[in-house]
Amino acid sequence: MTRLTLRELPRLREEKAVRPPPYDPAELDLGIVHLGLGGFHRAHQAVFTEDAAGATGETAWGVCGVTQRSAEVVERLRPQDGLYTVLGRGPGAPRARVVGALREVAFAGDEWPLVRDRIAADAIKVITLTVTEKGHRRAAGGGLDLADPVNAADLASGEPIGAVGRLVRGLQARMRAGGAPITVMSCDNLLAGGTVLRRLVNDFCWALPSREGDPLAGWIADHVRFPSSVVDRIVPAATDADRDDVSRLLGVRDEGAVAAEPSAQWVIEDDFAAGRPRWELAGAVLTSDVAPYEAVKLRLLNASHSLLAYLGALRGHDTIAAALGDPELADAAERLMREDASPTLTVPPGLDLPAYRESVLTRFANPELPDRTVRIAMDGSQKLPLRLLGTARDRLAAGATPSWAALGVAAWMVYVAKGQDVRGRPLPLDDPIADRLRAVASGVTDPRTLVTRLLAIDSIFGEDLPEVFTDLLVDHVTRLLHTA
Ligand code: CS2
Repeated sequence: MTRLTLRELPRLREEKAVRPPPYDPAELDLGIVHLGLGGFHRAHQAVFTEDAAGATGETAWGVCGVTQRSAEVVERLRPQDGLYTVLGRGPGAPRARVVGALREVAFAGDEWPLVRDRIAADAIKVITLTVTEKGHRRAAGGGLDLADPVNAADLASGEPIGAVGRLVRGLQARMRAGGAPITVMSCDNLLAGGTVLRRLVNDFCWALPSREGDPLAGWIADHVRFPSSVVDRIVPAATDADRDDVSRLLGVRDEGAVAAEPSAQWVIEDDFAAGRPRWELAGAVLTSDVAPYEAVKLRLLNASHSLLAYLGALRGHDTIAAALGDPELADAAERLMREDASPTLTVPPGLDLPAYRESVLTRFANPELPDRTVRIAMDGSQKLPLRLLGTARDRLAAGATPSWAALGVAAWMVYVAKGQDVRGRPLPLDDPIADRLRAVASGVTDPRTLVTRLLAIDSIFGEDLPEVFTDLLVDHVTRLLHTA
């Protein structure tokens, strides 16, 4: 089958089932570098950028998408001139659109000089990142983990392999090339992602020899902005079935297709050093403070996602929708959001909290978009603090009992300890500290021992959680070890 390419676009324009880019992609110049070119970027930020370009006719915001860890996505997209389809799966017929915003793709592992030169180029005004929680390689206190071998290697070499190293080395090249201002925007599920990134970048500079690091840190302070943003769209890993469905709809083969829920949200801190696409014309909310939106997203949507993932996987549910079909789990997710998380939130202007909670459950139940529990279960050591422990701490401080947040944490503990579901099928432990988790928890069957050993990992739990929280966890773990 012919591949999707720029040459094939005119023919697609006549195809009613598929929406083509709202402009000629060949006319776009590069204005953005994106680090972390997974399905999420393709179905989220790239689509907003596409719509903004369609609304304004501006041609300055083409994206150079960079993969960090493997060449796979580059190999899928390069033969397609960067074009790919986003298939919206939800109620009604699937809706396909071909996205043209991605004007260049590169694998930083093989093509670092190109990536560095792009970051250094004047025309690039924005760098966006989706490198996952673990990709930030932070130490327990939140700063750059200097003991991390990737960070250590990047501090010693001009050919960086980690996200922060690549970002800083790219900025260093930019400073040397003339030093035009630029914006670095975090698009991961973090709290104050911009502040986190700025700190990591600064830590990296300060760990360099001072004659190298000091001028760089100074230049960054004066020329680089680090806004936070809250991204939201459920985008499961693309499957062969997605690619086949899309290729059938298009009449040409699309190896880069991604399926996602129909709609997306983006809240952006409006703090840019050198201009930006008019993302508000694509539906994004531009604001001076994203913090209330971050807390709502992490403590409601992501928290209940994680709870359903661990409880669901243990009970043998393969998908989030199946987990939600289990009345006990649906009740737990709803009560986690309503009873534990909601009282801790400052409601952003115009947001209806009960309606938001309702919409989260409807989105999780989407029968058209199977999303695997083990995908969400990944990287629990990185996700729990942001999703469940903030809620637990705030409720404990208010004298309340965060029973549902504790249930989510307990389910993770049992997931780690048991390593299999009720039917005896293995559950993958995909986590940057998987070895350590296995060493302390694998096969442990005494609830208090399990809870105490895992609570001692201070990069996850800190040292401030009170005894009553331990007791709550022990109660839940006792029950889950026997029933889940
Ligand atoms: C999920 C998120 O991977 C996860 O743990 O909770 O990827 C979730 O699908 C997105 O944040 C939705 O915007």
